[in-house]
Amino acid sequence: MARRRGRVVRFHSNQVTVVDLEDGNRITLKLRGRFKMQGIRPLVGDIIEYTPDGFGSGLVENILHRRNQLTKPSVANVDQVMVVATIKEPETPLGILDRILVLAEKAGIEIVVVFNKVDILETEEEKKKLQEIKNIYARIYPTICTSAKKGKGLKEFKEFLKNKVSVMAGLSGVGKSSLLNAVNPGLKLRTGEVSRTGRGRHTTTYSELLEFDFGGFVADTPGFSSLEIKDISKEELKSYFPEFAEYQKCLFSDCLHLSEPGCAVRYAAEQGLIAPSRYRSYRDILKEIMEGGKERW
Ligand SMILES: Nc1nc2c(ncn2[C@@H]2O[C@H](COP(=O)(O)OP(=O)(O)OP(=O)(O)O)[C@@H](O)[C@H]2O)c(=O)[nH]1
Ligand SMILES: [Mg+2]
Ligand SMILES: [Zn+2]
Repeated sequence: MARRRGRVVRFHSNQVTVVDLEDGNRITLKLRGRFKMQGIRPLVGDIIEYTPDGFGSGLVENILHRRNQLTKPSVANVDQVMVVATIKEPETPLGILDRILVLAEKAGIEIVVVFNKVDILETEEEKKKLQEIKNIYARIYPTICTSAKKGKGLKEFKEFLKNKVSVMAGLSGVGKSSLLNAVNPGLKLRTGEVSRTGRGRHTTTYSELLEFDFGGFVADTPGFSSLEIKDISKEELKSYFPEFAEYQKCLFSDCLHLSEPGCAVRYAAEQGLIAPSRYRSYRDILKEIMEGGKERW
């Protein structure tokens, strides 16, 4: 039978479930022995070629080239990461948000920043805080404000997800699953367990791509659940803070933007042209890299 192409949405006990690229049907396939012999495993998100056996199953023949690849969770060919953050319950520290963004930049994946739970901001002070933080990120990334509970911003959120492969990221309890349920109730994802620290959960390691009824796929297994900064050199870190680029007119071309004389980035941060919190995150992560990449969070 003629070969067909499908996207892997699940890989479990040597069973590969794909969604056919043409007809959208789901089919569960087996791997040819040679994949095992060569130590090759398909990843969720992979585009594969398969031959149907005519009885509702078939064989994976070939795994096509991966455009990119995330680890933890292992997902290939990701179009974007939806980084969900909250002002409170739980508060997402900006240092943590920036670490997630650095890891997404390193993976070379598009980013959308989503501030969820805006319905619980009551005081003027809290609302102002959201605005200030939102302004920092809106200059760098597409940024939206949502309430999964009150239905705010969901149309925009859905537009981003449509016909793309997305990975959710963000601390436990920020509302990743709730947002997905809100735009696609049929997903019926489990929600509601807010851990006290906002960390330490995310126990699911095996990932699956969920299909939206409006088109597109998502991995709800939180991306970047380990915030360890690995394999990033001190020289490359600055390129993962895209807003630094326009100010990088430092005296030394290899400036690390610490205390070097004539550092234009430090100056821009002092002037508020670069958000001081972003500059602080940069310095924190750089310090960690220079001290040997110890995990701090
Ligand atoms: N007030 C309010 N509560 C929300 C909102 N979104 C989610 N929640 C609540 O926050 C809690 C955690 O939501 P989840 O969707 O489970 O959070 P999660 O990010 O998927 O968490 P993990 O799966 O642990 O990573 C639940 O009790 C939700 O009902 C929101 O927009 N407003
Ligand atoms: Mg969840
Ligand atoms: Zn500099």
